[in-house]
This record gives sequence, structure tokens and C-alpha cells, in this order.
Amino acid sequence: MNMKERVIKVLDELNLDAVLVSDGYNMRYISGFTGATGYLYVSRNRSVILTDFRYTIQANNQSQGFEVIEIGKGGYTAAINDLLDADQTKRLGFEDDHLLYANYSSLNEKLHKEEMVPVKDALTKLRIVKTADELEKIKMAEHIGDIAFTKILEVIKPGMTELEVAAYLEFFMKTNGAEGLSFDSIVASGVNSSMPHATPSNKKIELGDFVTMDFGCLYQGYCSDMTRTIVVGKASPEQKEVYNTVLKAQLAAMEVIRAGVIGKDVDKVARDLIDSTKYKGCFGHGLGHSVGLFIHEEPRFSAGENNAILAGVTETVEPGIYIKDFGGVRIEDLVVVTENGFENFTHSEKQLIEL
Ligand SMILES: [Mn+2]
Repeated sequence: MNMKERVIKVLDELNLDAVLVSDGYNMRYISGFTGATGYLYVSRNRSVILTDFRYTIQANNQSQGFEVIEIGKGGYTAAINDLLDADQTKRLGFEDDHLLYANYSSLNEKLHKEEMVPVKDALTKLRIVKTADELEKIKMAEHIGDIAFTKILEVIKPGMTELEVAAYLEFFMKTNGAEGLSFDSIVASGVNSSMPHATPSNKKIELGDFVTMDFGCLYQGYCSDMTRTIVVGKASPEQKEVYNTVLKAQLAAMEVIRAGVIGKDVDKVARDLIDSTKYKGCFGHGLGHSVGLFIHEEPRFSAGENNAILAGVTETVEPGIYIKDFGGVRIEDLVVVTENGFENFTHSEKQLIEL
């Protein structure tokens, strides 16, 4: 099935005449248009990108097989109404997970239709299983992350701030092919590493600190995501124990990854391992998430994930232990699930590094 056929299947399932896509990632996935401004309208007769003057050339170049309509003085409402009239659309789907309430209210009041129907995540779900082409891009993005990690190890020195380390990581990613960041880099040192999503600060890295670096880049629109924790200087016995417990939990979880495994069962393996140690309760977030055009995608390796994970789904595997006033460790790899196991896209060293 090509992309339009996949969207029309959604129209069939939800008994819709057309759908109005507002989520930029879904717009890009379906049409190839990266502008993320405007709407994508798909019915059984028409596939149309509605955008403004700034993006019309780009949309025409990127989206073969899609009409591009430049909105006029009447704005989006008038342009969409022309389509609805021509198509005799009655039931119009919209992305209730995404469309702002103010925009929904205005469209619902002014559009020529009988009903606006929420499609929930029906379109986003199209993105769950990655194509070979998508996987190549994600793999490349993760490879760039690996390069940045190798290079940052030569740069980190006591006295350097977390913000400086983050800046170098970003420099190394962008000078090795990244077009941007997939999320704000996390660099957390010393006690700051006890906060899973600490914001890099002006805190200077000290001898003996854990330094957790969680970072990712964009390559051709696709995200990477990885985390490594190192020790600057010699690790204490307690630091080694925390680190090796996290590593053991990650490796144990990876043992059970293969197509068909239930998401929550993978999470449980890592969680049970950590909870069987003195660090019980110190792993306070889910084990992993999928990665694609967006950094946090479904499905997840988490307690709430009751679905079987399909081959071709990407997942992070990122257990952690966080101890207040002491510090924390997280190790994160990005894998793609296969019929018999997984392929790991992350190749950076996982044994404890002491700089
Ligand atoms: Mn992650």
C-alpha cells in the first residue's frame, strides 16, 4: 500500500469522507512536506497541502502527487471550505491530539461540513513500524551520536561546566552531519545526575563526579537518542556498584527483546533486577520509548504498554538508578526490534569509563 492508500484505509475504518492533518510530523510522513505549516487534506479524490506563500515552492518540490494550494485572503478557512464544497465532504476527521482548541473551535464553527470527527492517534499509528529507509536515517543519526560521544571523552576535564560539555556535544554532532538536535541535551554532573532530566547548568565538573550525558540529533528529519554516564577521575566502589547494576538491568532487558514481546514485560525485567538490589525503587521512569520523526513515540517499554512490539519498531532501552544527594546513572541504547531479537544502533562503550 502506498501512503495515500494507507490514509484512505483510515478514512474507511473511521467512516470519514476526508481528514484534515495538522500535526507537522504526520504531514511530513504522509506527504514529504517538511514545512510543518498549514494543513494536509486527504479525501478519496484529493490530496492537498494547504500552506502560505513562504512554503509553496518547497511543498511543490517535496510532495509529488500532492496538490499545493496557497491560502489567499480568506486564510485557511476559505481554502478548506473550497475543498469541502468541491468534495461534498460531510464527515471531516481532525487530529484531536494536536489541533489547538482555539483552531478547532474556529474551524468547527466556520467549515462547510456536517461533523468534525476526532481521529485520535489513527494517523500517528501509521508511523509505528519503520521502513528500511527510515531505519537507515535513524541509524545514521545514532552513528553521529556515537562519534560525538567518542570526541567528548577527549574534551571533558574537571573545571568545565555542564553547559560547556553540552555545547561541545552539539558542536560535534553538527560538524559530523547532524542538521539539528532531537531534544535539548542533558549534561548532569555530580549530585545533579540524580535528576533524570536535569538541565545543564554552570556547575563545574569536579573530580569524582558522575557525568550523565543524554543527547541526540536529527538526520534527514529523524531523531537519535543515547545516554552514557561516565566518572571523571576514579570511580568509588559505590559508583561502580550503581553503574554495574544499571548495566546489568539493561543487558537483562535486551535478552528478552524480539518481535511479539509485550512492552511492559521488557520494562519489568529491568525493573525487577534493580528492585532486587539495595537500589529498589530508584528506577523511577519507563524503560524506553520509540524514536522516529519525533523523539518520544509510541509504543513504549513501560508498565502501561500492553501491546506486542512488532518487528521494525525502534525502542530505547534506558534503565537508570537515581539517588538523591549522591548522583545517578542512566545507560541508553537505541535498537530496532527484529523477528529474532534486535539490532543495536548504538555502539558506544558501555563498561564504566573513568576519565
Ligand atoms: Mn530516551
